[in-house]
Amino acid sequence: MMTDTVRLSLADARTLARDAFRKAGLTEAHAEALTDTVMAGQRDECHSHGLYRVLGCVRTVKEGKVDPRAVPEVKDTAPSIVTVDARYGYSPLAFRQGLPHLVEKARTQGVAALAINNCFHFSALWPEVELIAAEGLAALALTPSHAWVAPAGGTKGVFGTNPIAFAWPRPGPFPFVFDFATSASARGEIELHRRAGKPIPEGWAIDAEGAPTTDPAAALAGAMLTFGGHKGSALSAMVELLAGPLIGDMTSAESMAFDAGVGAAPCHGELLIAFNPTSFLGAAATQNIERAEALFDAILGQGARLPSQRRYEARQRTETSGEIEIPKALYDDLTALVA
Ligand code: NDP
Ligand code: PYC
Repeated sequence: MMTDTVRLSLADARTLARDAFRKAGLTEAHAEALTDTVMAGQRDECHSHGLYRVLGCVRTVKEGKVDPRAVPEVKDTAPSIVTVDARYGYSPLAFRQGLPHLVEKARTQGVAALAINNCFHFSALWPEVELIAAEGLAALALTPSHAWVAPAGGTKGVFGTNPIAFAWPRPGPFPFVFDFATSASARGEIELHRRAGKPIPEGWAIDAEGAPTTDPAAALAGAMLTFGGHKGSALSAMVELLAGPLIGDMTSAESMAFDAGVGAAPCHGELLIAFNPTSFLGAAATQNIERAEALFDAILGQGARLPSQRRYEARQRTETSGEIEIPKALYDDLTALVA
């Protein structure tokens, strides 16, 4: 149980977020897409990518970095590739506009990609891969961020926190989904520790001198570490390459240089890939999707949990109570934005 918190109805929380976005000058379409994104995070108790993100998004607009009125442009790049140029706006609206094209291409081509370019990115990736799985498709999503993360064996930021998300459709409303930073933690998690005045776990970061630290401020000024040593480091490099040069967009280091010390949300690309089981398997698709359930049963059967299980349980709790809970300090910061 959080101390010094505020409980809000979902409707009030939504109004607060949307008003903050509108007041910052975002168009109605962006304000709606951003509100849906942060509310999904808050509903699922993903605190580092819930209402807390409103603060950074609004700051990024005020810094004059993101275009709050950008109109994304959808381009049919190849039979299996759709590209959306976000035109230096936020990514959720660009994703929303690219999604139907991605789904349609995956259905006809078997495997399809959505490349989002020139977007400011602040969100978790699971809301996107969940929507793709809801169409009966498996999905992967990758995006760089800012060069905050040292490679294994190094001490200076090169990689972004570079999340990888995956979704597999299952019978019922809850697909198998994982979504994690390739750093030991998301940067947002360290920021939340700093706001709460709490130390971070060992192994998340080193300070500016390269020494291990549990001080969130020192970690933010130093470098974050990859998860799983050289393995997370290699995966992070893969994200840089596939969601950077492959789609003609910035790496995390280039995004950071573009930011020029302002501290805005990172600006780069995102790559999403959708796989259509029916194209691989024809009439045997349903039977094979059902066969995959044995894998999940084997995990659950020994008392382990599935990724996203905590999140789905939080979703059900939130939807039952109709309320979310946030730190009072965050509530005060949000209300100040709309005052
Ligand atoms: P976590 O380490 O909190 O969780 C990673 C995944 O592992 C989740 O799917 C989680 O499910 C699952 N998981 C956690 N514990 C267990 C367990 N014991 N057994 C099985 N599965 C488990 O995530 P991160 O801190 O790495 O990332 C948080 C978010 O930050 C992500 O959504 C990511 O997209 C976002 N992010 C976005 C970035 C961007 O540039 N846009 C950059 C970096 C991160 P559950 O949620 O149910 O706990
Ligand atoms: O938490 O690492 C993070 C992050 C970066 C961009 C959006 N979230």
